[in-house]
Amino acid sequence: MATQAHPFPQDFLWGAATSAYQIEGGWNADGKGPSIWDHFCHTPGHIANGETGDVACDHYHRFREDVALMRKLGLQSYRFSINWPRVLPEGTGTVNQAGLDFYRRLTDELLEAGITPFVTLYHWELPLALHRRGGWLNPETAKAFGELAEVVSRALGDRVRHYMTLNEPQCAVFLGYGTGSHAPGCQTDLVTQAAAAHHLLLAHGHAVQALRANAAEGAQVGIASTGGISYPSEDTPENRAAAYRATFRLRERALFSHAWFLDPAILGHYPASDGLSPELGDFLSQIPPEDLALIRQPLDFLGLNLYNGDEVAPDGTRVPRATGAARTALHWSVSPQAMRYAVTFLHQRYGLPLYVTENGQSCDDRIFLDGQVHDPDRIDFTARYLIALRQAVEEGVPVRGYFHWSLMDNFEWNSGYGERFGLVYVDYADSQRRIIKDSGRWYRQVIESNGASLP
Ligand code: GCO
Repeated sequence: MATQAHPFPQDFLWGAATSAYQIEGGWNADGKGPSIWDHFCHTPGHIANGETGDVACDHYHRFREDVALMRKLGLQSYRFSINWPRVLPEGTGTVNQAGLDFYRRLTDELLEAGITPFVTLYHWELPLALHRRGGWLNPETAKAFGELAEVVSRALGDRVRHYMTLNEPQCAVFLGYGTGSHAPGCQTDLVTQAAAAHHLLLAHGHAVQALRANAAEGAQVGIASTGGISYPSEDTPENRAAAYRATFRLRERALFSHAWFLDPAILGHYPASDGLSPELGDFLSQIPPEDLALIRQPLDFLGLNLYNGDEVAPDGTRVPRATGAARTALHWSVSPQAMRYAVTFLHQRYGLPLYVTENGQSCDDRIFLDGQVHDPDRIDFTARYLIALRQAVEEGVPVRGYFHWSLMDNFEWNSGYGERFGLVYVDYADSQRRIIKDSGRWYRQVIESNGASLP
């Protein structure tokens, strides 16, 4: 195995990520209440082929087998989320001990395997009972989320030392309350979306306070963010500056941006929204200062979910993608340099250490005649993005770790099970058996060599 002179930092953490609704199944097991995704999937017409997460990868019952797979992959850490209504079936109030016990057993299994648990409190699993009381359009939901954080950190605080409050609030708002293509399937105007975003940020504030009060001393708290990333055609100060401006400039889909959520959460104010819409400006002008004080809680790290980005020229204009440029099975562009500049620009603006909390691609994976799953596209994709990440690390950006999306094939939201992102193949049609893909074996070598095996 060729080794390079430049591995990642010695304490760099290598992992993989999943989310509750996408892998657990057990949608109504052992006292769990329904979530907006259970309801959304049970409503015909929302999900490809009428598929649901009722069973998903059956991780709720197979978690020990899956932790054993993580050990085989050599994972040092594992990012998963809490299914809110599995713990609080009505969203607040009565705790479902069986649900908490599942997460206790899962974290114990991980710790026994020497795998560090990273917990996402909200990966879009809003309890249906709270949605029926307004969901993220109701500020009271933010307080309920603080209650979830308290319950979870009391139960897991002696086991879990790394938490993310929200996963991609950008998607929760834009897809859940804008386009309606994600649960709860609402289509609302920009100001209503801004209200939902604001309540999610209040929820983040309540959750950080609860985590600080109940998690173990020294626990690390962050948020996982996504949004448009622009990267320069040339690595010159002028082109970098143009790409930085393009990355944080509010676009026509204003709320789907890192800045809309991270500026309040980390800098204590919303980004300048002049020119977006007078109504939005009015909305922002009415936000009380105490809201922003609650939202701006000290964080220990920033999580970045990064899949691709846009190339911009030194004058800031977007460079069209070359004809026939590489795309994933989901037809997402492949742009490794977006990784290098995403972590660079986010650190430049927010000053926090970072984890890449998601990165990966969907492939049209299948079981070959030899019984294996050969996925060279995923290996090439991941190698390119890790090489770009290493460039940023060598330039001094404090990236603490990398979580590949995803550990295993899973429910890809409104695309159902047709999009496979896993390092491990899930044979849904044949008793959910798991097959480690070539990329899983390749990733193990990357981990063992701390990145030195990369080209
Ligand atoms: C997201 C979510 C994941 C997705 C993954 C692939 O970023 O949308 O966090 O749940 O499955 O990103 O789309």
